[in-house]
Amino acid sequence: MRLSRGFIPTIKETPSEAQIASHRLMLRAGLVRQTSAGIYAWLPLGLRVLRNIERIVREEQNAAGAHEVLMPTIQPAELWKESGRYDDYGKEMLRITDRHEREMLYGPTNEEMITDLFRQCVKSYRDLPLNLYHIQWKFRDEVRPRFGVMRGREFLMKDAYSFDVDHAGAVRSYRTMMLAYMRTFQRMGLKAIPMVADTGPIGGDLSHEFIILAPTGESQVYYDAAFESVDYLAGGFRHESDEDLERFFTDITSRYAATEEMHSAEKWAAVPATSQREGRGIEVGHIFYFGTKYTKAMNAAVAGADGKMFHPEMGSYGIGVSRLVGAVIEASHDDAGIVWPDAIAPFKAAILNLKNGDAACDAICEDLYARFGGEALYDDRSDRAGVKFNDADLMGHPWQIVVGPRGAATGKVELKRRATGERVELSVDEAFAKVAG
Ligand code: 5CA
Repeated sequence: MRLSRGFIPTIKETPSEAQIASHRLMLRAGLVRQTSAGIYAWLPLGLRVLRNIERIVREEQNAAGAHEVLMPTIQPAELWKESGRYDDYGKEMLRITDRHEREMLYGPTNEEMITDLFRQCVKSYRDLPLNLYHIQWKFRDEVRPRFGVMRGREFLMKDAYSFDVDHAGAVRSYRTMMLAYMRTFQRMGLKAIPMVADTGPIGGDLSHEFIILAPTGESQVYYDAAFESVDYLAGGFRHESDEDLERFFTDITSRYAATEEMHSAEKWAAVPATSQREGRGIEVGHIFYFGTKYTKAMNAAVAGADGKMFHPEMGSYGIGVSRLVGAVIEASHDDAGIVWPDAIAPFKAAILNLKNGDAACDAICEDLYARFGGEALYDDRSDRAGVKFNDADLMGHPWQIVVGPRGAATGKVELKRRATGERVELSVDEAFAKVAG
């Protein structure tokens, strides 16, 4: 994208409505604009990040054997009456009446709809296990939407739903998703800690929240530092191996991690003092096992090996895709702006032309811009260098390639790493190779 022709409406002043860094920075760097309380329009820079997060989530869900579908945002109330949650959900549910006076709602989650789809399509135990997911907008009429996209009313969620023959199968599906989650968050450059959680309105008796640490997090959390050093991408744990899944789950559940509500002073005291970590946490994912709660209530049954009908065991698995954009910024920013992890950055690099119109500067910038093929943001505006430096820092591109007349004359550019501030002078080819890496 050429910045002179792009749509990245940055703001100089600090927006007064934003209480936390991520909200401020998302508005200032032109990622989103609020359209009404807790509802946001995603602008090009923000949308690119959202899409990158979605892509990583999708790749890891597919690798874990889940199948992608896309369910509608609008659901019939009938399904929720069948499960018994229509009244329970209360005011958080946005209820709509269509022209035929039919009761509809904007989905806050999809357990009912997926169970309905399942009972229409699946008839035999041979089709199990089955895990279906989608990445779709949800609506929850939160009393106090706040912190920008972190607690919105309309938000993007990845929600997966597993169906299994029996309890052992459901536990396997749960662990498979848990491993997929640890891989997903690690790929985004986040250290997410799984913590035993309350199941709330989703129901069930086994649940984990995935929490990342940030000073503005909504809950107080306690965990063993040993969690921070595990590498889930190195290949030590494979989805296909029962032994790996067992070892993975034992590993995770043997270490202490709890939110305030589930905290036990006694168990905490058993964690070596040098390994005790506590702070504020943001929930970026939440998984649930709830057995036959919905399949029974909605009479979703399949034929077993013995020909008898039975209700499959279910779990549901959520990731806050739009919340993650804010959560990553909370975990990774400084006074100058956002510091994107490479994997989800909107652009790999910004190319800063410090002297538009200088033949050598223009030629190098155009050449680099073409080579990046859409993966670089080219600051070709006629503004002062200081403005370009500030905006690049604010937008948080992992690399800045600074092209000034003095270096350009000898074919050199300056490469700056946003996270460390480190700068080196390199040839155009070397700089490209380093960034494209
Ligand atoms: N059906 C289950 C799992 S699929 C479910 O709805 N779980 S949830 O309520 O915990 O939501 C899943 C994730 O969505 C949360 O972990 C959180 O990251 C995100 N989320 C929940 N509410 C909001 C909200 N108001 N704004 C932004 N993200 C949210």
